[in-house]
Amino acid sequence: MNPLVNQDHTHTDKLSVLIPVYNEEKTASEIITRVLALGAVVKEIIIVDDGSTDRTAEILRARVANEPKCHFHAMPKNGGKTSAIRKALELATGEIIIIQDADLEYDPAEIPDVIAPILNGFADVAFGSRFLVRKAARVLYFRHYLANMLLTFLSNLLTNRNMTDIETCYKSFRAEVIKPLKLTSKGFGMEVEITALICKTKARTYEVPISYYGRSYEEGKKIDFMDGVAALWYIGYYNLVKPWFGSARRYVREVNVALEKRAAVEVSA
Ligand SMILES: Nc1nc2c(ncn2[C@@H]2O[C@H](COP(=O)(O)OP(=O)(O)OP(=O)(O)O)[C@@H](O)[C@H]2O)c(=O)[nH]1
Ligand SMILES: [Mg+2]
Repeated sequence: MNPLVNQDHTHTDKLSVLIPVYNEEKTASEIITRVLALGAVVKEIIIVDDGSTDRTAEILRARVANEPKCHFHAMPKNGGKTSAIRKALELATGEIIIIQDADLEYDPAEIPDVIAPILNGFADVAFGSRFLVRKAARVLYFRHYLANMLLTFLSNLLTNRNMTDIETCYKSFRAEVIKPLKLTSKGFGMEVEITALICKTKARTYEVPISYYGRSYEEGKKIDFMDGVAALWYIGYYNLVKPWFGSARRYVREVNVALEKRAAVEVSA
C-alpha cells in the first residue's frame, strides 16, 4: 500500500479540523464550505476566532449557525495563532487532528492526502510540505523561502529529523500525540514547539507534498521579520532547554506509552 495515497474512503467521523482565525473576513466563510465538502471523514470543525477586529466573528457565527459539525469559539482578545490552537486542542474530540489556516493559502481538498499516512496506519504525525515535489505553488517572496529553509535547517540540526517545511500550516496528528501537549509559546511559536517536542517522542512522522496558494502583503499576508526572529529563539528553546523540564518529559512519556499501547492492540488484532 502506498502510504501517501488515500485509498480508503470509508473512514467516517475521524477528523477534527482546527481553524484559528484572525481578521480573515474575506475567506472565513469559504474555508468552512471547503472543509465541510470533505464529507464523512470530518467529525468536527473547531473554529477559534482570535479577537478579530473586522467582521470575521459575525460572518462565522452566521455561517456555522446550522452546521452541526461546526463549533465556534471566540477568544476575548487577540492572543496569536498559538493561543487559538491551544484552545482548539482543548475542545477537539476527533481521533485525528489537523490544523487548517483560514486564509485559503492551503486548500482543504488536499487534507485527505495529508492525513492518508495516518489513516493508512503508517504514521502518527503527517505534515504537508510546500517544498517537496508539489502540485501547484504560487511564485512569491524569495527571502521568505530562504527564511523558511533556514528555520527548517536549524530545527532539523537539533531534532535530527529530515523535514522540509516546519512552518507549514498542515500539521496532522493522532489525538494521543498532540492532545497532551500543553503549548507554552506565543505568536506563531507553536510551529516550532510542536515540531521540537514531537520529535522527542516515538511518533512516526511523514511528510506529504501539498500545493501552496500564497498571498502577497497587499492581499493580507501578515507574517513579518520579527516572527522569523521569534522562531529562531523558539528553535533553541524548545530543542535545547524545554526537553529538560518535567512537563516535557511527562509529555514524551505519555505519548510513548499511548503509542506502544496502540501498537500492541494492532498486533493482537
Ligand atoms: N497573523 C495572525 N494570524 C492569526 C492570529 N491568530 C490566529 N491567526 C490565524 O492563524 C492562521 C495563520 O496566520 P497567517 O497570518 O495566515 O500566517 P502565515 O500563513 O504563516 O503567514 P501569511 O499568511 O503569509 O501572513 C490564519 O488562519 C490566521 O487567521 C494572530 O494573532 N495573528
Ligand atoms: Mg497564511
